[in-house]
Amino acid sequence: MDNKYELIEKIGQGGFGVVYKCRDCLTDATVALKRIFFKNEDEGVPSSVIREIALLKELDHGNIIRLLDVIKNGAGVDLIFEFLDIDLSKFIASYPEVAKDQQIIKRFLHQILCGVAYCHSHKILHRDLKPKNLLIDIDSKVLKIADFGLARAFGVPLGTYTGKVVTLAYKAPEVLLGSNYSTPVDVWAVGCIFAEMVILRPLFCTESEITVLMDMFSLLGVPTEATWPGVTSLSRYIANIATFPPQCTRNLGDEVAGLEPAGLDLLSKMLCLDPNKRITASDALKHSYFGHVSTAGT
Ligand code: INR
Repeated sequence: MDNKYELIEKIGQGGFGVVYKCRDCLTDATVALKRIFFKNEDEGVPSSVIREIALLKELDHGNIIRLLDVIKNGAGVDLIFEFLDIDLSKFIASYPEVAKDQQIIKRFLHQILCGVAYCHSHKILHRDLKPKNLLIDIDSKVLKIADFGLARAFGVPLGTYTGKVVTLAYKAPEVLLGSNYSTPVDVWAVGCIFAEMVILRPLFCTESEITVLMDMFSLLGVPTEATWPGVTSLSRYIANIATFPPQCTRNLGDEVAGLEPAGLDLLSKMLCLDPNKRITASDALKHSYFGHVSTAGT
């Protein structure tokens, strides 16, 4: 076998497949190989997936993990990506003092938003942004988003396939209430990640869709037709809200104590319940919170 890539070790298991650290035998570079299998072995890789992957190969931004190569592999496909040392969830756990540094938080958030704004400008959604999908080069503090666009290529993983539970902590309220997905779902997730960098734990509890919604509404208020036109017509509104009207008992500023006022203002605009009023990634980049951000290395 003249393999182009030599497996070094397994580094992750996502909703779509297994990720390995590999060596590119030609260049000696370290890469990440994501091996994806399709359930219907007879039909091989669906052509829609191949088309989608071809689009992802065109994404070229310093804050998006580059898809370097695509190799058909029997009933599946191997995606070859750039390799980075660590993901944000491990980074927060391993270096809590660094992760909590206000300048680092600002630089990471700026880089996440740059990558998200770039993809949104290319009409590509992420749909599953979370700390595990954000990769960091520890020395340079460069951050790159992984898994972009894969949700559209492969469908949103339901978790049953790998036996893993879906992460609800970063799901936007409109998703939980049965609305259509659009770019604001990614901004919501970035807001949750921003808060998590400040408090070093997820902002919203994740037991069930109901408890996540209750958690959101106790912090941000219960949405009404006045604050979110159309909310009562969403397909899962009745089941999820009408029967459990929670009180607004918490305050976002208390929750992220220590965050500078401009940061709290930006966070509250990212965590706007109504997706139509939520700040966009490109507008978030113009916010005064980033007045003094250092973009060195990005
Ligand atoms: C690391 C991962 C380092 N690098 C986990 C990881 C622990 C430590 O998943 C990873 C990746 C990388 C990775 O360096 N490049 C990619 C993951 C993914 C794509 S994906 C590319 O799509 O999120 O699984």
